[in-house]
Amino acid sequence: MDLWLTETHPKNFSIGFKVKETLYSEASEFQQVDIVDTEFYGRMLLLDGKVMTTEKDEFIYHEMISHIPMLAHPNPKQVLVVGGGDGGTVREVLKHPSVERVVLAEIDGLVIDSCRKYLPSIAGQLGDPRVDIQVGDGAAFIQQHTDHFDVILIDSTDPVGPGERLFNTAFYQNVYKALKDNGVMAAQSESPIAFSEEVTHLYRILSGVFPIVSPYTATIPTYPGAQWLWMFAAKTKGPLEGINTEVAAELEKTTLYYNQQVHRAVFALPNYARKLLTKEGVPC
Ligand code: SPD
Repeated sequence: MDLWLTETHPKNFSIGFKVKETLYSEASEFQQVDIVDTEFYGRMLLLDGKVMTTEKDEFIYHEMISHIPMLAHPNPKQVLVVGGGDGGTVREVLKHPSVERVVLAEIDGLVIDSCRKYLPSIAGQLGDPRVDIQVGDGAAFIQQHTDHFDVILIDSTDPVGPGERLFNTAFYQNVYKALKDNGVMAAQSESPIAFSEEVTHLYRILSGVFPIVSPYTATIPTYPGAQWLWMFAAKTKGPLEGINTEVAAELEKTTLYYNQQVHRAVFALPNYARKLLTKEGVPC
C-alpha cells in the first residue's frame, strides 16, 4: 500500500510526499519531531507535521539564509544562529573563512540529536570545534548579549509553537542590541503567498527596529506557497553595499544555489510581494 504524508495549511491546501519509511518519531517537551524518508525529496525533518528541511532542496534555504547576510559583513567572526537545530545554516556559515565561533541556540535538543543521527549531510558540521551548541530559548540567550555578534541568523519554524516567541518587537530589539555596530541579521520570513499576514507583520516589526530592512526571495519547492522570503536587516549598510566579492567568488565554486548574479537578483521582488511590505500590507 502507498503511504503518503500530507502537510496541511490553515488556508485549506496541502502538500503531499510519498513516504518510503519513518526513521524517527518522538514527542519532545516542545513539539512532535519526525524524520521520514520520502521517494522524491529524500529524508525530511518535520516539526509538528510541518516540513522543515529535506535532503533534496535544503541547499536553497540554507544558502540563502546564510550567504546573503554573511557576505554583507566585511569580516564576520562571531555568528549566532537562533533555531536551525538541523544544522544546515551552521554548515553554510562555517564556509566563511573569517568565522571564529558560531553559536547555535536551539530550544529543542531532540531536533539536534535526531538530525545528527538521520540527516548527516545537513547536520554533519555540528561537531566542528568552532560550533558552540546552546540548547535553550534563543530569545533568552540573545537578551543576555550586548554588542557581541557580527551576524545573527533567525532560522525559525513558522510563527506557531516554540517559534512564536521569535516574531515580536521585543525579540528584534534584543537582536539589534546583541549585534555590533556594523552587525547584520537575516530572518526566515515565510511565504508572501501562503503567509501574507505574517510577512507584513514581520516587516513592520523589523522596520520599527532597524534603519535598513531588505527582504529577498527564492523558491523552496517543499514549503507552502513555494516562494519564500528572508529579511536582511542592518544598522548601517545595505545588503549590496560592499559585498565581499573575494569570498563570494570562492564560495560559488561549491554552492548549489548561491552565485553572485543570484545575490544581486534575490532583492528583486514581484509586485504582489512588494504590496505586503507597506504599512497596510495588501495581500493578493
Ligand atoms: N514552513 C516551513 C518553515 C521552516 C523554516 N525553517 C526551516 C529550518 C531549516 N533549517
